[in-house]
Amino acid sequence: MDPRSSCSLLYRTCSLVVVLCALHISIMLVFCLRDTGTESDHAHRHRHVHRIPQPRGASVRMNTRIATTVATTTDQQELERCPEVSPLLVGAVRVDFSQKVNLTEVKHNPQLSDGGRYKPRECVSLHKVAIIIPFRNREQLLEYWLYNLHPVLQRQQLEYTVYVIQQDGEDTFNRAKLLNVGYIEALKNYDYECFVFSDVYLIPLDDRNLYHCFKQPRHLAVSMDKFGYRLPYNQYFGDACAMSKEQFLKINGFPNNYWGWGGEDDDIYNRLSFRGMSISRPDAVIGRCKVIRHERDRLNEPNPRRFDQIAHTRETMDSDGINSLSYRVVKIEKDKLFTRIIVDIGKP
Ligand code: UDH
Ligand code: MN
Repeated sequence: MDPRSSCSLLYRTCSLVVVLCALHISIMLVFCLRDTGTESDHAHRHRHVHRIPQPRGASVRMNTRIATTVATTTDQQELERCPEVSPLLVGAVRVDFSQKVNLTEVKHNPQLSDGGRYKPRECVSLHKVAIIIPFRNREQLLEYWLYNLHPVLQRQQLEYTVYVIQQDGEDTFNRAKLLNVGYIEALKNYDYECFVFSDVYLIPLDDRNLYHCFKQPRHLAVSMDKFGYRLPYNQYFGDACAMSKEQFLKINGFPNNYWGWGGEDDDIYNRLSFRGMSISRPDAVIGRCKVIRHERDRLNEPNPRRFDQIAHTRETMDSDGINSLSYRVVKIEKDKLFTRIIVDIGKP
């Protein structure tokens, strides 16, 4: 080959190599710069930040707190256990029942799956809780409950599902029996260790009122507006409580024979004390709760037998409870925010 043409070939090859290198370096540079840009947009250089929806009227303090702490690890990384005390708690929460709530934002949460099931993204929850609500004909109250409680439960870093146990038909209401049904039905879904039983109208005013289980059965509704922010009496165990599977089984669950309003909560208290348990409660500030006002229900007249029944808990509790429960599931519906289980629990 002519030495001049071989030289020009070498020259052209070298130029090509130089151009390719330059291209390579510039592409790398573009990617590097873009990545640092996105990282600095996020607090603490964490990715996939999801904001837990806040109730309307929640304080500014609450929102900033969430923004800097709800950071999650990358998907591939193994999650650590959540801390004992959730860093997401904000304390007092304002609630407002004056206008209809819009559930869109609460529903739009990638960590919520159908049936009202939630698992924190940022860590492995220490508490797997079934939340059980006795229910019939109170759709609007249920919306308020869902709107206010989902964000609180999420800030508490619970793994939970909301079950609404709806009494079918037009017979007298039976709260305690519905709660027993909730316990059994929830366990068919998932191996819960803890059960929170809450009336639909009860909203905690402080997210440090933890909806999980403790060494002793936990009473949650300790400082209610309707009772002047104090307990009506020391043995009061109404409206909302949390019990572990073990605590619940130790008392044979709840009574099935309290038809109509009243008494079943005192029967449950009797059961606990006869089995040597005591009641754990948050303090009167953290335990503040509000009741959503509502009309008196039809078909839930005060139960005239309740005083006589409460006087005999010791004799009845071993044969009346979770071991004698019978019912028929009519329908199960999965909403985004809760699982509705419609049940026929019979009549008095
Ligand atoms: N519940 C329903 N629908 C009903 C009745 C009760 O969903 O028709 C549920 C609901 O979750 C409620 C819970 O059962 O929060 C407890 O019902 P309740 O009878 O205790 O309700 P409340 O305390 O009773 O609102 C109001 C009557 C007060 C009577 C006072 C008598 N001294
Ligand atoms: Mn009540």
